[in-house]
Amino acid sequence: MYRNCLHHQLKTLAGILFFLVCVMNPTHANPTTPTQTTPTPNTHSQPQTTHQSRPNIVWILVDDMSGHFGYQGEKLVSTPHVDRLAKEGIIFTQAYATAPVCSTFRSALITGMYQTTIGAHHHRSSRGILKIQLPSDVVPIPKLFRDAGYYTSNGNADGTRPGKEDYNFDYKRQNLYDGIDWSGRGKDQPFFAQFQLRGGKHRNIPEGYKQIRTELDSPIDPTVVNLPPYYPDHPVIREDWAAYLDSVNYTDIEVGRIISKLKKDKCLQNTIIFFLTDHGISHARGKQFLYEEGVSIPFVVWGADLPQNHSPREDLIAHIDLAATSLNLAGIKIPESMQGRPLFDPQTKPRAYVVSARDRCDETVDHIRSIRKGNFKYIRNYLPQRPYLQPCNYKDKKPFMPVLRQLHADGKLNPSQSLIMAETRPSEELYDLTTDPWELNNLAPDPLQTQRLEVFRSLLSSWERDSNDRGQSFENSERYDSDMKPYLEKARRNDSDTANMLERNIALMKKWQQQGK
Ligand SMILES: [Ca+2]
Repeated sequence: MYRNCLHHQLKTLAGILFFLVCVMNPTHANPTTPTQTTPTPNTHSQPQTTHQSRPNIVWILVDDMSGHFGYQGEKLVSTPHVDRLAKEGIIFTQAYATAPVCSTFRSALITGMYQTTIGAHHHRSSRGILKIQLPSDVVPIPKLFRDAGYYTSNGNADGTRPGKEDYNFDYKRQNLYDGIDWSGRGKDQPFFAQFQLRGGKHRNIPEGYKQIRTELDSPIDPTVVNLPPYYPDHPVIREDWAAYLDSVNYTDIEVGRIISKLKKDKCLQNTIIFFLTDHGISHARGKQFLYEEGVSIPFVVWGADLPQNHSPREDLIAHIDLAATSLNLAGIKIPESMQGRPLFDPQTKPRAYVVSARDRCDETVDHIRSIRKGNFKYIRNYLPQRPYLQPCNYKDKKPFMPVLRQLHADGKLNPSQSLIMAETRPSEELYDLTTDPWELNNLAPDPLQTQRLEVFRSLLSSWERDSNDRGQSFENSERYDSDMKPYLEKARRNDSDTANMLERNIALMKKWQQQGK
């Protein structure tokens, strides 16, 4: 058990020193008082040895994966490393992504701000000539860690290459990260290290998927997987789902390697590990959408010296809370404007609700907001006259998409499976997650829900106003064209079919907007 190893290692001199520092300075023993523990900034090349007791912070961030780890009840996978972090650490059972797609999620993650507040809400924006500048009071948190004397890194799963960033604002990697892992840190310098794991994306690349299958003891049998009721039982859908579960198993192997590396480098005992995914599985109702499959994420915190140890925690949290929590545990002052909240600070008011937002994904324009409050989920579709599955080059290339479209055209989908194929959407959706965890029965038209709907409408309006939701109007055409240009140019260089599809989709988006659709 890691915990046993930790207890043993705490008997080392480093552990004794840490204990002494805590006794002499109680603010270090309680990392939930950041205003009193703010360290004097130093340069990252000259760490102050007096800070050696500050914990290392490690984020293990997995792409495109919903809650299918063993600790969450998925019986077909074997995920001993993640399950062990969950068993020994703190599980957050109600963790939500503020955005259901990579770059918007990651822009929010790294700033502790809603992507909609900082103008980073359109997926892969700021990629063309027109850049997005962060508001002056918003600083990416690797910079805050670095300014506080931490060594900062961002690497891939095995720490051999820079890790995915994908931020929708203007920045320079060298201003945020010192390396790809902690090996370049100074003596006794604490580190803030991120590992970006490919997760559910493994199944999208045939060669990569073939490789990971060779490392798995027993790849998942497609005939035994349990599909959500809103997906049809079809061999292609089953095979894709089995490959997804294989990627869950492979992710666990990678997590094990990261923990081993921490242990080998004798860092584990003073490290707090956060394990989470960046949004749900890339599937019809998952990634890009605000159903549970898209926005509910695994979220586990592990560390020998966490300020509290009761688990599971069932309060609602947003993924932007990771930024504030990490700063807080490191004793670094949280910027006043940060919207993320420190999860272990007794002063933190639990969130009464969490909001998620979907806006443009690549070329596909959309505008959806959701609120989870209590056991209910409210979804507002601001473009109800459009289909859910608008043309989208990224999504339409997934193996499940032609199957879904064909089965729908043939009239072979049942009502639950047909929901996501609708040509138009209701303006509002409301689900009781207690009785309807798959979000199949929209209660919004039910007269008995009128009062509840009014509460949700009011909450959403207040949130949009108070958080200055920048998605309330269409993106201007200059910015849209600026972001489409490099995207189109890349497609034209590599794949004319993709380029043609993109051009058609872009033209359709412009036409629909002109039509007020
Ligand atoms: Ca992702």
